[in-house]
Amino acid sequence: MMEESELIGVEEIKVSLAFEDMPLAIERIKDYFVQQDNVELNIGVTGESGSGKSTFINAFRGLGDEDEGSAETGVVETTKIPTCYPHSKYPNVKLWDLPGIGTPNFIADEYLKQVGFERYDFFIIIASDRFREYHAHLAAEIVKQDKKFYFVRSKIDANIAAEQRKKTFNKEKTLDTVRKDSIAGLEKIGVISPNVFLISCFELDLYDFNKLEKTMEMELPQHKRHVLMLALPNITLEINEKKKKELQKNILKMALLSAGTVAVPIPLLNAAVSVSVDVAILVAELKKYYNAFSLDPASLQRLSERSEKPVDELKAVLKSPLNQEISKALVIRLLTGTSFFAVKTAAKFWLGLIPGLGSLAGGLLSFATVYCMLKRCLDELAQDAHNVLMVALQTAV
Ligand SMILES: Nc1nc2c(ncn2[C@@H]2O[C@H](COP(=O)(O)OP(=O)(O)OP(=O)(O)O)[C@@H](O)[C@H]2O)c(=O)[nH]1
Ligand SMILES: [Mg+2]
Repeated sequence: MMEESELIGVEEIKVSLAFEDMPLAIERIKDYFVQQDNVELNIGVTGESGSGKSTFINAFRGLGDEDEGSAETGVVETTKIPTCYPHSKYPNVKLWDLPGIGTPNFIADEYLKQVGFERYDFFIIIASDRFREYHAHLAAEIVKQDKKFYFVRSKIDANIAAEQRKKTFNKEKTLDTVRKDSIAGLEKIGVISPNVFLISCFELDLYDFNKLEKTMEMELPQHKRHVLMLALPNITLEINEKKKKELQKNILKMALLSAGTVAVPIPLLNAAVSVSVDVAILVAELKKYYNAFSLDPASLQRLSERSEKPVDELKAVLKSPLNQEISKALVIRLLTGTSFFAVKTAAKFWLGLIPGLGSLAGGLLSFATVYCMLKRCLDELAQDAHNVLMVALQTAV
């Protein structure tokens, strides 16, 4: 059975082939990928001094506070001008550490001008304490400038810890009280059904991070959504699944692109045929998978520290041969080992769906081979990443 996400893009290709020939359609796909790789996402992170802006930025980029390239955090006021922190794997995703708000001379519209508000796709306003008037002023001014904001209430772990000392402690009730205070504050300034996200930057995978991710994703334009999904730290099973779905959307186009030109012939195992494959683009795509799922050694090390599980225990569940250096030789090996039966089945299926595929320069089998290989690699890496998360969450795989 095909998953729904596998069929995304089929209509687009069919329409395109109804109006132009295959080489032109391939050119369009090429442009699409160039544009996708160049999409920028600028996130402005603001809030009062000490609220946890820099800590949030580090956690979002999958970094610890003491890692190389991380934003400086601490108890003294550290950030006075907007500082850009590009994501280490996706430098087009930029988190901006903005100056603290709520100082005695704080004026919302001047502040926004000062930080260059046009630059940001949206703002994250972080508060670690009660909702205050300057939060309201800033939120109202952001809306006035036609920008979006997400209100994050940070250091929730500290609220929980403090309340836990009481005999009447109830976790849900504590969270509810904090949430209601901020919502009431935002409603007072006229924000309709405001969203407030309760977060601990120390335990980003808990509380409302999934909800924040879902809301940002829903409200971003499609082309920005893709880069956000790839760059998000792979810290929850929900995010893992979404990354898989997002990467899946490119497989059809990738396979077309590879089969769109005559490239290196690769002989298939147990079949008397060779298929033409653009190995370089596959290497790049597989590296993208590997990074998006946070399977690289540095990410696994950080997950190990956060979850207090030895890194070897996490690595023990990795099964995909892609968990090593992704090279041309490895890709060729994977292509050669692709089941010819699966390739033939896929070729028949896709030709039935898009008859124009018969005119691909590299041939239909070439398309189907790349499709099957990418699909298998994506499934394997997503499963490995899922299993690693399960170990980190201490649940049996
Ligand atoms: N318990 C707890 N502490 C946090 C959290 N986030 C940040 N902190 C701590 O709060 C302090 C301030 O965090 P920063 O990230 O430096 O705050 P900031 O908003 O960047 O501060 P300035 O740069 O001075 O404006 C640090 O000691 C952090 O470790 C959190 O979610 N929970
Ligand atoms: Mg800071």
